[in-house]
Amino acid sequence: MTKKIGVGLLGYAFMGKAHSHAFKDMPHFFWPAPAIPELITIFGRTESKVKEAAENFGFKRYTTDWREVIKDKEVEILDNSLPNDMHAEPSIAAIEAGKHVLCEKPLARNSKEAKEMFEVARRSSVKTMVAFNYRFVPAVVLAREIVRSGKLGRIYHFRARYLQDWIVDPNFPLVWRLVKEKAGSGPLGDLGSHIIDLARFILGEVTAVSAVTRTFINERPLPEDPTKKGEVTVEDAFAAVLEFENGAIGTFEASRFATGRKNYNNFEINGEKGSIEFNLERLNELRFYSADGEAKTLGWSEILVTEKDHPYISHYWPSGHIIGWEHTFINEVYHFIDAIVNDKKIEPYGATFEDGYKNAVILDAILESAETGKRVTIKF
Ligand code: SOE
Repeated sequence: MTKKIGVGLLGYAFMGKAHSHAFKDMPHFFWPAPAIPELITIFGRTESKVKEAAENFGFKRYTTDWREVIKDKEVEILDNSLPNDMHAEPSIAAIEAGKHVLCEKPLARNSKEAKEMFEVARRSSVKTMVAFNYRFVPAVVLAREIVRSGKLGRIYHFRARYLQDWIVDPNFPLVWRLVKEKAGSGPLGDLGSHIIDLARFILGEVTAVSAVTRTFINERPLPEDPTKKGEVTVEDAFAAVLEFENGAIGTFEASRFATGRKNYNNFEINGEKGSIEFNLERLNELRFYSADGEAKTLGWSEILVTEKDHPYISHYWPSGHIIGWEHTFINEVYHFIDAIVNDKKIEPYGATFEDGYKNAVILDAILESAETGKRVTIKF
């Protein structure tokens, strides 16, 4: 009989839905599964909503006290999908209670908090991973393989942008993502953390940053009383130049004011022998350009990343049968449970708490550079 592994989930919103679905679906594709996830308990602050989520997602029980999840003997994995200000305390408590922890990104609100989490994780023997799910897009893993195999030669540019437009309306309410105390930063932590993680995953370490941030709308209606307004305390957009250890220049941008862009996570890498481009809204494709001899006359082409020897694809459908956004979470959950059950490493394919901490150092450096107008050297 395949082993079972108990899951406790904090949060029932967008990520709670994505993660619980992934736990349920993983053994369907990754069979024989390293273990079958059992959805034990789910935490949320509002009883009526968490009760409904438990029913909808298939959890045995629910609670409005996150500490109950950590005390629960049946819970072996703590999945922390709460807002950023609730990443550190429950994750640390869970690690100390001997639970494996999968924590949503960014790991914390700032590098100080992230460092504490990383230190606790380092001292423990449980597995810990940051849910940077775009590392688990087959086309992204292929991009990493192409760059690391040397096919593009020396890399000159990593150009990345993550653009959304959901707060363009000045009357959009002051949700937690727009409050520094809760979120740490705006699109920098929410979206920029993803593209910076992908750049570190694919290309390598960042050594210095120079940046600009801007808040376009300074006040917004309060969600609980729209007749009153509150201050937006995070940036609405950032643009940064990142210097990489290998000499490449990175240009990075994230915004929630990119009118018309919904979830445009795009990067282009230019090397001496060719280029690649990825766009999440076409996640089954990787665009490729070869500057090698005759090939350059063919221009750009699309690699359809659905062949069985492409990363993760053999678990899904025959060639040409595409996968979607939810599969990134299924691959992620598989990777995490496989690492737990078979005592494998989280890195290099999964993001460790060390990756989460380093990511946070870069985010802090971007904010510092924007504030001081100076280039900031990265020190981990
Ligand atoms: C909202 O901006 C959001 O859901 C992010 O928090 C996710 O990390 C990203 O994948 C999609 O957009």
